[in-house]
Amino acid sequence: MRSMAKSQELQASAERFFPGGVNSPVRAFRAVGGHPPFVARAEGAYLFDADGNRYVDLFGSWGPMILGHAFPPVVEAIREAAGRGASFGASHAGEASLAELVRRCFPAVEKMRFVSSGTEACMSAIRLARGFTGRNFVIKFEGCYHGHADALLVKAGSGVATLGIPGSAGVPAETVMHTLALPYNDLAAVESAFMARPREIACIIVEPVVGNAGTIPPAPGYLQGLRRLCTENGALLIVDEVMTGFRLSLGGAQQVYGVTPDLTTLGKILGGGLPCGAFGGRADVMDVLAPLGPVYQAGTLSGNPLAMAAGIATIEYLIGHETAVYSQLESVTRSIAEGVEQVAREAGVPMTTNRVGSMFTWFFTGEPVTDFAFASKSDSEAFGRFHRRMLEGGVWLPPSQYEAAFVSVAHGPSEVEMVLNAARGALAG
Ligand code: HOZ
Repeated sequence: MRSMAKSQELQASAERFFPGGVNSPVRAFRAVGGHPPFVARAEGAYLFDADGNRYVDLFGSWGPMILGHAFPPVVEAIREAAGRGASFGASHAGEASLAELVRRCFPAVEKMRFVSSGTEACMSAIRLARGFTGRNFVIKFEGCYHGHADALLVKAGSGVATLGIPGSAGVPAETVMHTLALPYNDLAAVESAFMARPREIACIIVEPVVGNAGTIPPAPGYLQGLRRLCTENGALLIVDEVMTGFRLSLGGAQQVYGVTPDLTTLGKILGGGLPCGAFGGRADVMDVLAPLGPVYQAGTLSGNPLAMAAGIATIEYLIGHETAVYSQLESVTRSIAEGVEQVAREAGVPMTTNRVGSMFTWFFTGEPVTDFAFASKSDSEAFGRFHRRMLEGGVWLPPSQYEAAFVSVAHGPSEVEMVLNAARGALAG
């Protein structure tokens, strides 16, 4: 058994200050049991805990670490920027430099605004869509998670699903009365919603590949169907690429699936591991934001120079090594995802693997997982057992069946081998 004495001591100490000892609920491991390791440092594909244990990292800080931890060009960029000042609360050239790269990768993002998190990005995009259309209703999908803004905490995925909180306490019914939560991958449900509320729906917000109910790809034609229904009904399509942006391809899921949103939200990889998000899209829509228009949105740390520097270093590297990066991510992730599925098959454990590029989920169910209802059918006890055993075997998975796993370019054949070895132990008997 690995010693986790120091981590347990740190957890006890953290519980004096933070509810559950954490600053974000899923980190407490409540859904999988066992003790959360406390991270001492991270490098490449590995996390090292306070007791000196090493883990292959398969959650990558929940998505941002596509280049692996402490990637030297990113570290250097942050160091340099910090020497020039940590925060200005005023405009600087780094903002437009990162924006230029974003627009190059996402041509549909004609104009944008930087914020500090994916939550802020989605919350602001919804406000903008409502302000632009003059309508109140928002369509979201069950199991999709767009951050913890009040109006979006309806049948949300991620930690909300993990902890079985269908809608958060503290959110008045009046605040969510304009949020319509529909099943994912079901165009007929969207069509009916538009028919029931003509000229009342401001926007659809969607994770183009769901990551927050575990990984769930869109059915063929689904995203195009959403695009068509928005256009026909005068609503805006918001594609939440906080997880998928720069991950599935340089231009995210919208490039992979060939869909053009009105607004896009970004986060995670965008900030190279520093707190950063963005929302952007059609210039005529974005220009409704203050100071040009009446929709208000602001932030002291928006466009923070350290986050801009880390984002620029990350995206410049991705652009410069596009073919090599995305083909390596594809092949290493395939080896890990399909390799473990094969181990499960040999061990007689029902498992369904959903994977798109370098994001994936092993669901403990024999059935295909195409929406949140199917994801919920997977055996959470079996997932928890698997998680604890993998951790003991030196592999750190996202601690919830409702979160995607992520692979970085620092993962290679030896990490594949380590994951498969750990899985052989974890799935035996
Ligand atoms: N809900 C976040 C991922 N989908 C988890 C963030 C965290 O705990 O760091």
